[in-house]
Amino acid sequence: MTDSPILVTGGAGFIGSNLVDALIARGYTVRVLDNFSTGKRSNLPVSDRLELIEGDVADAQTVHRAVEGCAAVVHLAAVASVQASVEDPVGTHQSNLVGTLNLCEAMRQNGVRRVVFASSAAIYGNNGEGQSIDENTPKAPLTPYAADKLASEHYLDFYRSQHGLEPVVFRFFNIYGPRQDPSSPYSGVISIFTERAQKGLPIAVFGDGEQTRDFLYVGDLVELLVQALEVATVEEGAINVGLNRATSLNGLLAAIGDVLGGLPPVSYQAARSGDIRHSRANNARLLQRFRLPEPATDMRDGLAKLLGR
Ligand code: NAD
Ligand code: UD2
Repeated sequence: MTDSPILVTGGAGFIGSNLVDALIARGYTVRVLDNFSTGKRSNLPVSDRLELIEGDVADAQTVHRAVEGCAAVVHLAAVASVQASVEDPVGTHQSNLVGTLNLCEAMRQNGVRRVVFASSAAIYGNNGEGQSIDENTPKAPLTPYAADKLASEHYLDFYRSQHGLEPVVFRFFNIYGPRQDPSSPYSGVISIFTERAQKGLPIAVFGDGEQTRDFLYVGDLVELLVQALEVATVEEGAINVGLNRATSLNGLLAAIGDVLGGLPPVSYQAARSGDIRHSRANNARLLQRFRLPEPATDMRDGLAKLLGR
């Protein structure tokens, strides 16, 4: 534990705000840097141990100011929508790559070493589909979002070897939980299905519903993020973050129906073009280096927490 703040970039977003709550509860002082592009002030707790900087990670001076005096950083700020990156590659790049580079440089200049970075399973593209995907699976970044995440990993590795940064690079698979924004058709499927189920609105499944994903509850992810801040030493190499568990959309719908006591009408429509059929993380490296909560939150419990049941 340290009196110096932990900087959480993107701290007003879905994952960030869940992390901020956990850090404050554990006695940390937290500094959030967020431009509120998708994050919300109302996601943040009221606390005298929370400092807020409204600003953009693409602005080097702002990032320098945010890093100054910090003990460590969790870098979550990014345009998290892959579709947004497809529509605006240049704008997205400012947040998703330039932001990371600004952070690396500000950390070097301020002598801050530990940084936990939110990379993504998107860097694998369709590779490893149908198997449990390990970190050595060939990379195939198919979108500007994935290209920026992979490039960010490379920059972090450069600053590690050249300037002694201690990056913990986590490749998140599918995260779900409270405060995930369901408002876009490309939002996380659990946020869309649970919101519609609660409102009694019809649910559209793209494909036959037998596609599978490796869903991790945000509370479990936050435990890992905190450990990554606290571990004494950091080993080289990115780490998949998932449970190595496959849940089909049909299984997911059954679990939502179970928690809510019923479901609105469900229709099956054409599969999304480019959709991956099965995505599951080989998490052996994660389990070697970190402790997942034991037991990890199962889908029914995670949904019950999300749905307030
Ligand atoms: P989110 O959109 O809720 O959070 C992103 C936060 O970053 C928001 O508060 C937003 O306002 C802020 N932000 C965006 N651009 C910024 C900028 N230029 N300067 C300052 N702040 C900026 O999304 P999330 O799901 O919480 O994602 C957090 C991180 O995890 C992102 O880096 C995302 O790419 C990554 N990730 C998420 C998932 C998932 O399943 N949710 C999967 C893989 C990776
Ligand atoms: C995730 C990312 C995506 C991209 C991809 C790379 C999220 C939210 N999406 O997509 O941006 O990085 O990984 O592999 O992180 N679905 C429905 N109905 C809906 C919404 C979705 O059936 O209303 C299906 C969708 O077609 C897919 C599954 O649900 O088969 C999961 O969709 P998702 O967008 O939550 O996640 P994913 O893994 O496809």
